[in-house]
Amino acid sequence: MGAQTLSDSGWTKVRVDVPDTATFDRLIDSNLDVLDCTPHLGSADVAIGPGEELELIEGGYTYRVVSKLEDPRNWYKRHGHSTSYDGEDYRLHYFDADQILAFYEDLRANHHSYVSRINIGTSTNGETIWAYRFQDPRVSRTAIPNNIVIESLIHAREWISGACVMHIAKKVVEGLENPTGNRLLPNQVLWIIPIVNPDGFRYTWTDNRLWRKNRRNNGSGSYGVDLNRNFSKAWGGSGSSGNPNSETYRGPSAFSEPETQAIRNLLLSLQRVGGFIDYHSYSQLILWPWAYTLTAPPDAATLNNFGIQIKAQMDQFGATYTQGQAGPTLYLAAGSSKDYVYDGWTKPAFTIELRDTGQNGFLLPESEIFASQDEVWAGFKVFSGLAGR
Ligand code: 0X9
Ligand code: ZN
Repeated sequence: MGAQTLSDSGWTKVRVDVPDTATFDRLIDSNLDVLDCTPHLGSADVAIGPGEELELIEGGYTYRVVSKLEDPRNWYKRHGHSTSYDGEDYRLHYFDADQILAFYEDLRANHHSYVSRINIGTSTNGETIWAYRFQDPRVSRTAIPNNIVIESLIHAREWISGACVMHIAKKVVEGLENPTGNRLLPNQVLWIIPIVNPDGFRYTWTDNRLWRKNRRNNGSGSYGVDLNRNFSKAWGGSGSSGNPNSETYRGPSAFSEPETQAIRNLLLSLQRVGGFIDYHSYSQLILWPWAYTLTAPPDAATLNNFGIQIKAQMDQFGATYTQGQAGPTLYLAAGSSKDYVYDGWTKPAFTIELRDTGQNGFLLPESEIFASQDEVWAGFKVFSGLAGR
């Protein structure tokens, strides 16, 4: 690929060859915006903005142009967005941070015997991080509840995760209202953290649609820690970067970020944790620990069985998911949330990568929200049934 062939003004998606682990490590350590969820050996898609091709050339990468990419800056201004709030619209449109919080506040206002919320921390830029708690009030208050914890929007640009977790909340509330509906198991409590990364998520609406990390000021004009590399299990290991400009920058130390501290503190406050799911996009994967190593976890057989059952449910809506251990199935990623939960509580902990498999990537069209929500709910029902005992 010649140096001057990419437009100086536009954005381009290029596919970079990743023939060996040295190239992979170099790529994720670089300043390049890796778009691909599977940049292990083979190839990785990278977003190249105006003037950024030089880094590819200087890095000695071989690559080819895949397609033009829409300028990720000021994306929402071009696409238009109604900031009014209609609770039903969450199946048709992506909600911004205020709309997502309004949606959960509506659930809480209308169902205060089932739904409550607590403040679990304050983001880098000072925004409250909320955790919503769902429990059937008819269930005994004296027994120790079995807590299922799920989170969305730890990665800012993965909008479909927030949309799908809203649907879980909605369906769980419907089930609690209706004795013949889909119920949580007796003595099960569901915790939802709707926006783990509020600063990054807001930034995707205002400044850069493809932002991934939080908004920590790293100095020297660099921003952001990858929160899914900032947890303590195997912090600093493979698949995380010490370069503050990298998309997978792990931060200065484990739990250096208020957003990961908030998740940790919530988990530590619970007497019992029965299961955990962190929703991401994209690649259509159902992943279990470990992510930091290729070595299988102690109860790989059980996790594999859970994965198979979740996949069977999720595959009913037109998309096909792949399940497996994260490290071998995707790539190594040290310091992730699910490894931390699995290490600490030895209960089923999953990362679920939602639609699609790369046609639209993080820019999943709104027309796919509905089916994504249906498949997430189907998968979650079987997970909570298995994990909740
Ligand atoms: O890299 C991540 O944090 C996750 N993928 S994403 O494209 N949504 O950023 C995956 C984390 C799960 N585990 C492994 N990567 N092995
Ligand atoms: Zn992600």
